[in-house]
Amino acid sequence: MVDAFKVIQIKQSVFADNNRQAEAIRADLKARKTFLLNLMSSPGSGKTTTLMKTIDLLRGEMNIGIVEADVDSDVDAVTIAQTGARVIQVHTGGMCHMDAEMTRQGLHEMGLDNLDLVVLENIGNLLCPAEVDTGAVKNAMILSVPEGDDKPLKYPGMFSMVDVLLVNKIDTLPYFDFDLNALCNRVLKLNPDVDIIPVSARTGEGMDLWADWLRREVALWKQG
Ligand SMILES: Nc1nc2c(ncn2[C@@H]2O[C@H](COP(=O)(O)OP(=O)(O)OP(=O)(O)O)[C@@H](O)[C@H]2O)c(=O)[nH]1
Ligand SMILES: [Mg+2]
Repeated sequence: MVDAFKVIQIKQSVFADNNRQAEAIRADLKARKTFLLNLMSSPGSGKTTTLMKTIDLLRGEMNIGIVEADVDSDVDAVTIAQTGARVIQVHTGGMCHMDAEMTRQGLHEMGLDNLDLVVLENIGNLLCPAEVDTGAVKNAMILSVPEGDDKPLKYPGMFSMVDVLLVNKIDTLPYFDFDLNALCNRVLKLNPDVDIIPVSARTGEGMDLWADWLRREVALWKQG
């Protein structure tokens, strides 16, 4: 049986200058007209579930590839492979974030031919991934309702650098003491240009707005 996806063990980055490597990745993506989104969040906020729904919504419109980064497991790649999307599992060997060279290795091993959109599911945490440029065109973050509306106060770095914030699990709003307005005000104070999209990856609520955000950004990248 042929495996549905490759697993690669990342080699230590040899590039001292991560930012230059990230710029080189973006230039290559531009030439190929492939959009790369870096998706970050805490563990369990709903990255993989959101990606499953996103792949379904954009089926037939875009060819999508997913780079699953994990310290050492394949569960998310197994889940994503069920959709038929191209997927690769990257093991960071203990590193808590992806850097540009790790991302380059993942993209190279997955293969970028004929892909319109690639999403990097980064390692789940709100600290280190915010500090390292992966070479992505845009950065996205998911905050889920059970995590609480105070997270921008605790992790301002992450909320300040993202282009779009998905507030996921809004189907659970009745059960949590989560103030969506307060959350939006805190985030916009740190990052006035961010797009905030409340969604439920479970019920599908708001996911059409998210799909539209991706359609617009991918089209802009291909044009420019
Ligand atoms: N109620 C509800 N549950 C959700 C929603 N989205 C995801 N979940 C659940 O939350 C749990 C974690 O979801 P995942 O998609 O695995 O989260 P993740 O961010 O990929 O997790 P890691 O990769 O481990 O960091 C699962 O049990 C999902 O079914 C949602 O919109 N509403
Ligand atoms: Mg996941």
